[in-house]
Amino acid sequence: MALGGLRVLLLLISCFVCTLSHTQISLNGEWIAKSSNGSIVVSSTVPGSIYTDLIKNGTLKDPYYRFNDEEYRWVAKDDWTFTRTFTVTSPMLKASSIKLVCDGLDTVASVYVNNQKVGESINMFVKYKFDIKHTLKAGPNEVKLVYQSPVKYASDMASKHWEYKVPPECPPEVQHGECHVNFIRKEQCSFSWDWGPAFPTIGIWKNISVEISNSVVIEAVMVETKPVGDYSSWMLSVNTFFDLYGSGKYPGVLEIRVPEVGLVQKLSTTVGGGVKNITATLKIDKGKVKTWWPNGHGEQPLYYVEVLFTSQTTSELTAKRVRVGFRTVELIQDKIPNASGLSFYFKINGKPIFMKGSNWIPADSFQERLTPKYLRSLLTSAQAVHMNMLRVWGGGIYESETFYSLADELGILIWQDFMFACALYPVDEYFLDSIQTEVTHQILRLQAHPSIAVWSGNNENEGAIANNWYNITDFKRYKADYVTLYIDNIMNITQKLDRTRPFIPSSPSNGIETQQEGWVAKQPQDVHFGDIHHYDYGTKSWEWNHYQIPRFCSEYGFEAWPSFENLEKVSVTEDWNYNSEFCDHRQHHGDGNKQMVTQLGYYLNLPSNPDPVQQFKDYIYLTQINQAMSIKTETELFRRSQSTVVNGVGMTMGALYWQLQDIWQAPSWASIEYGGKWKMLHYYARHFFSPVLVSPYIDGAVLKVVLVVDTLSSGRALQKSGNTLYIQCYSWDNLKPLYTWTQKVDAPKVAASQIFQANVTAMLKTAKCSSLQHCVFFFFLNDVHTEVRNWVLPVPLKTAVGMKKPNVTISTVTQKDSQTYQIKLTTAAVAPFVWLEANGILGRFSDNSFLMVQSTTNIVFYAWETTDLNSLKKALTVRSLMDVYK
Ligand code: BMA
Repeated sequence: MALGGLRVLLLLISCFVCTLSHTQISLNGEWIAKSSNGSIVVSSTVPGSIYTDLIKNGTLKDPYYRFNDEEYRWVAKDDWTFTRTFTVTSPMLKASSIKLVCDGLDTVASVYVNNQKVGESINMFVKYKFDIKHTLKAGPNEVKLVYQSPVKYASDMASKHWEYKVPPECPPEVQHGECHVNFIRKEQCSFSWDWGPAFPTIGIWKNISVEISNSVVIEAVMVETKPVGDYSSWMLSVNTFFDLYGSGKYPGVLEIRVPEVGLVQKLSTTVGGGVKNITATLKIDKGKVKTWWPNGHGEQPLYYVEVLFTSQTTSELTAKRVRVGFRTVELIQDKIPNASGLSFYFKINGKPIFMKGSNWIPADSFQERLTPKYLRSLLTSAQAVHMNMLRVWGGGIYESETFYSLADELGILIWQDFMFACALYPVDEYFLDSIQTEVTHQILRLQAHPSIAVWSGNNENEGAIANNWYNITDFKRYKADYVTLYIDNIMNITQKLDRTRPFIPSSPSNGIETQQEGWVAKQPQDVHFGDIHHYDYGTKSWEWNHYQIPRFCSEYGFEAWPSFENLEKVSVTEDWNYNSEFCDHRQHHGDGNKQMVTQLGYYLNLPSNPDPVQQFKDYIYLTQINQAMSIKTETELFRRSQSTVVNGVGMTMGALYWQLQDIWQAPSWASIEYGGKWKMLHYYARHFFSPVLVSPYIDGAVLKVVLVVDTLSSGRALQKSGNTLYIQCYSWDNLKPLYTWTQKVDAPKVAASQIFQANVTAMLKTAKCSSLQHCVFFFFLNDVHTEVRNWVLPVPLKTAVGMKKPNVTISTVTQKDSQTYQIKLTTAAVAPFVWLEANGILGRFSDNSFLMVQSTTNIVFYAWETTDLNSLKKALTVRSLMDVYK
């Protein structure tokens, strides 16, 4: 193909992601940033933030290193000015309108063009468009953004709100954070959180451009997919929103295309004169599209919908495309037989689906450091452990296009909070106006994504009032403010704009019951309604009967330390001690380090290695074991409880643990470390979220086994009939099972069904095991090599008798292909928590931290970056529990 032809083709391919024909000048790229007194002048990269600019120019070093989060706070306490120039030609100036389009300004800025003020920003979640035609001249023009310190602004706004306080005023001291974050419409955790540092960023964090048009520009495209009959044909409604660049009426032709289906619909219409959006409905004939399903339940076919509008008067063409999936979402809250309360579960395409997943926080303090590759690695890690839902938590940001597109592709449903968390909020007109714009903008921006399953008003703010977190005395006033913000404004706007998915006012809340109680329920954590968040650090967390059984658990978790490999990057030798100042500083959750040790101390002996660094590493390993085992226990209970109601509780249909990933290298609830490395918990999630789960537990004197099945098409893990459950009893000192029980499982159902029960003491007797302390039960379905394996400890491990030093060894490592390596392990004894690491090489193992009951086993390492056999061999380490004890 001639080069010219290629260029035209490329233009056609790329033309639907942006508008055509009207002129757009990108202002991304190089700017100049200046501190308030002019002592610092640096080159600035847009999109970005002042912190990364200062890192690039050498003023700051790694912001995550040791105590730098506090050392560098001066940056956020200063005011900063960003400038650059751009060129406009005389013909451009003839256009009816020219706008400065800011997709995201972080946060409080006055905007000038050629030293004339054109507008201001007070909300990082709003897209601002400022009219700038009257300030422009042919030739070079200067654009200048003068930012106020977000820390100072928040505190000023709080002091101006003198009639009454809006708590909390400051985060707990242990978070080393900044105050009054609820008074600024900015990523709430950027002032610190219980897992993250305070880096109150400043800058132009999204694209910025100049847009020139004589007519209209398509601003957003919203869709609705409605099945006809049996989901084989669909009605597709396409609602196109326009931004007017003139005051006239613009007759023209609106064209909607669904290329993969060969569908084109044109209609003559007029935009302007009061009309800002136009809806067209297309019929998608039987069999033309395939249905979109969440991960684990089917495929994720996606179809482009392209919308073009050509103005008859100006001949200008504006276009936008979105990628849609054909699916339906319902949130079912119905009466449950023999139980008080209501159900709370999602139906996708008419099918009830148990939601398995986690909670998403910002993946970096500096969004500009997040590459599509890194986001993909985090989301594929979620998909790889069978997650089908992530909750984008309300203390962070509305995520990037890349994030939602990946979720669409990977079948990860999104529970989307609006960005309000763990606080009460001011509702003066000033804030409400901006919040209305924010909510409208975010819905228009995100609505077409099939992954988004539910909108949710806030994180825990109903609970904060109901349970009086802040010792408020004027309950009436704060409740009224709550209703104004989340119901009268956010809910109303959401339901007007987007009726294609449910809205819930808060998480946790009681759903319909919350509404009946006037939007602030007496107890939003009621297990009989809606969702709950559950944390209890005082509990014996490996014991299933210490947990509540809700309809849906949208947060629950335990902390653990990240790997030494990652901590080492941001610390020095004197920090490598569990009681060091560094370990204290990184722990943002009050008493967190102590809690971990108390919990793991119920089950495991504490490390006592005289070498302090080794002891520190041992602590890391043990806290990860505790986190993995605790969340395994809780999650399995939730999944086992999906089909039954016992004493009024049960029918649990969702388990989203807190939290998926880290924002920096610190102890936290995350299952993925900063940088992408899987913690032990993430490996455990692959088992406890497996579509087929064998879940054993000891109930008093009885060992029970529940089979949980999400779908019957589960490959070799489960047959339609003729399955066998194997239960083996091992004594700690012997690699040969003492006894094997088998249990036929015919015709498994999509449900949680008990498939085995027997008296534990009787089983031990049959196996000729000396005592509860001597043995462990190992379970698998059909084939020991699938992930449907499990184990049960009859007693806390620290009381086990007969455990030997297993001497787990890597005997061979062989390369399968450029990124796949096979590792052969051997052991001399039954070994719990066999833990492999490839220090310095990103990737994951096919399994990790497992109970090794065979003398040899093969594990695969999937490298995510280029490496070679020798480097991997050098990087690999293996350990198991007994290595902690000398
Ligand atoms: C939940 C979350 C977060 C917090 C987490 C752990 O309540 O909503 O606010 O980080 O607990 O404490």
